[in-house]
Amino acid sequence: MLPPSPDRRWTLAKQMGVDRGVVRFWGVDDWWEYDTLLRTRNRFEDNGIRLQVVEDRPPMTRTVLGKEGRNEEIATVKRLLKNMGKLGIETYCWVWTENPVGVLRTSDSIPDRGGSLKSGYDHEWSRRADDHPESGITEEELWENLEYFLDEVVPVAEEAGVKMALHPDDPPLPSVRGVPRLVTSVDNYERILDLHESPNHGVTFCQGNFAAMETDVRSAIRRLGDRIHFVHFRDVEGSAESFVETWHDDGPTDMRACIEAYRDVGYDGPIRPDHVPKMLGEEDRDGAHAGYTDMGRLFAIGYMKGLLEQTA
Ligand SMILES: [Mn+2]
Repeated sequence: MLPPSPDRRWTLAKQMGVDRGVVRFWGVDDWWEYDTLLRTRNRFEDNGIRLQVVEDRPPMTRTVLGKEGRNEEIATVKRLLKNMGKLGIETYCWVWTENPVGVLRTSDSIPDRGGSLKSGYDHEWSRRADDHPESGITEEELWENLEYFLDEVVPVAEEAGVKMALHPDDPPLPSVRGVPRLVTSVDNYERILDLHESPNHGVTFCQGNFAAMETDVRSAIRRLGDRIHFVHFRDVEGSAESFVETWHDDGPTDMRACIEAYRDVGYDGPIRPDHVPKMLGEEDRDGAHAGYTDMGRLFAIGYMKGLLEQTA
């Protein structure tokens, strides 16, 4: 995952032989508008990287909560999908949570081998925190709001030729700070995919979340099969209530078997490394975004390339 303008990360990606990109628009206003997307797409192209995935989301708080103003938010998502279609950007990674950040961790400095630092989550800390201001919403309301959203948006994705890829709620727990979460299990994913049957409505298979669901990751890959449109490659140790994010080569999941499972279901879409430990001298950018430092990602890409070569 890369920022929308060239920096050290773009150069490192190219030096590793990565020629397709995933973008997140940290700090860019109205990035879903045609001209901003167009210049971004061409900036990647001019630098030898084909922009394949948008992994960011316009504001959707009202949509998730079913509040007044959701139709305006949904109109923006439709505009984004149409613009992506016009620009040949194939995949849209999105989340269905009340919080645009979505990812919650309780530690970003758990010591691991050689003094590297991992992130982790312990639900006990969340239990002690104040409830979210929107904690009144029910699971049933979230399901209704999700169906309303999908019925509006999936036909636009079909028309635009864009694959929507829903990322799990991270951590995948039924409720966090008093707000229910839906995208938390393979069963719920099947129900979500059934809400609007379409090849353009699929899954971001963020592997660490599935590992945290304590499901067999390989059978989850097989169950979701051709609805997987994007893969986040990572692993965790523990359960959704309490886990640490491991080095790619040091977690409990058989990573090679997962790559084989993606191949078995015919997957040939984008895959990127997700959350890595901080290594020597590294700090999280902006004191946040744990899991996106550079050196662990170099390691992860090399590891993934090795697995892809071995299983080819
Ligand atoms: Mn992920």
